[in-house]
Amino acid sequence: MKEEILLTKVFEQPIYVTRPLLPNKEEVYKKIDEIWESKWITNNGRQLRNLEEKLKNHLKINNISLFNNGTMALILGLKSLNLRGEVITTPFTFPATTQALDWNNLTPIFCDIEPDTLNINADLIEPLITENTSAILAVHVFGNPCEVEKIQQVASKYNLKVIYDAAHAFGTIVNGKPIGSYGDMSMFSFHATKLFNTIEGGALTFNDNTLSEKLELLKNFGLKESEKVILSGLNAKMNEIQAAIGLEVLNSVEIERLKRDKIKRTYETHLQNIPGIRIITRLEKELSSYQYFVIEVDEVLFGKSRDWLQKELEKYNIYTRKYFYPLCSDFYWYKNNKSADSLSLPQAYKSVNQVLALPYYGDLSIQNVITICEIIRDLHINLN
Ligand code: T4K
Repeated sequence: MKEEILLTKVFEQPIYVTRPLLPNKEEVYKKIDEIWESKWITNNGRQLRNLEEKLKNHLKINNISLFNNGTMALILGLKSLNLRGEVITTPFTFPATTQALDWNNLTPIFCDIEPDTLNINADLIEPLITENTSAILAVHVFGNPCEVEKIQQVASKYNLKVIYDAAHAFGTIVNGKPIGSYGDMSMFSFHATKLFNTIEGGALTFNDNTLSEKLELLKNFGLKESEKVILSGLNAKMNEIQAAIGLEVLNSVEIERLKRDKIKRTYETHLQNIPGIRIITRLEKELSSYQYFVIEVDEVLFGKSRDWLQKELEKYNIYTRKYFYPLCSDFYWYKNNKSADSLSLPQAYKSVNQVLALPYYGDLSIQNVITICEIIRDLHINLN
């Protein structure tokens, strides 16, 4: 009986965890006309150079290099820093983070996360440092900034490089400073599902000016001029269509951020006081990337597990995601890596079974957000 009442709220169309921010089609066509006219469609073209300049201003950083996706950016960014041995990182991330280490023959040393933001626990990094450690690779999970000052302190003490996977952190400001200015290097993802997208794409921001040339070489087969190959590179260039899309998306990104702020506040209001539901992405003081809206489901307090809630929501045509599941430390190829032992990662093992990313994108109507919250509340009430 109770179930019938609830199911009257089923959405006619699927509500996905996110939807891409699509630029104005007419404006994109104008840019495509320019590209056709020029017959220059990739390899450091005009659109790409234009996007680089615009992004430098937007992100308030001095150096940026654009790539065909975030993963290639991270792989080549790590390569450019000449790292060796071990890199301390988090198990709670998308597979790309540790796979970028694998492709550089670097060993991830997994450090547990802290319960509030689910970012690497900066207080637990120092005991993991050995003579083989060359860097810290931290992730600003869901756009919540890591403890950047603490991480820098420990890195400076042991002369380690700091690389941030800032895939989710487009435009985040920490302590009044742009997130891309922290550490030695930050990687941003411009995938379709990100706040700012170029369909597929990515970028590195960095402080050392001398890295610019090296990154250009690494993403273009190590080719200097047309006949000298001076290092072993890859092909990881962003093409002109991607860059043109990016230029147009950039025009609407701040409006998208405002819409997402309103949605975030609506979720916060309407999820209040549901036992066992905690909001992870609550950025109060800092300017947020508004990348995901993620909750944690405490099975004891809520009455059912995160997995149960996810399946129930599907009955209402609501498609949430378990970002991130599984933990990277659980990949079979790390089974002999001592730091991947579940006993040394208690918080990560707890959180990985509780997180749930709810639908979150500017076009999601406020009424739909309220309905999603009501369904979650009703599902909880119906358990009692
Ligand atoms: N580091 C971190 C911390 C990351 O999260 C990521 C990527 C990376 C590194 C690597 O950056 P990239 O190399 O990707 O630039 C998605 C994205 O593909 C991935 O970029 C992202 N993180 C990850 C968290 O999410 P999936 O497998 O969950 O995506 P998918 O295809 O299931 O899409 C999710 C939902 O989005 C769909 O249910 C519907 C909607 N959607 C998706 C696409 C592609 C659309 O409405 N339209 C679309 O075109 O990985």
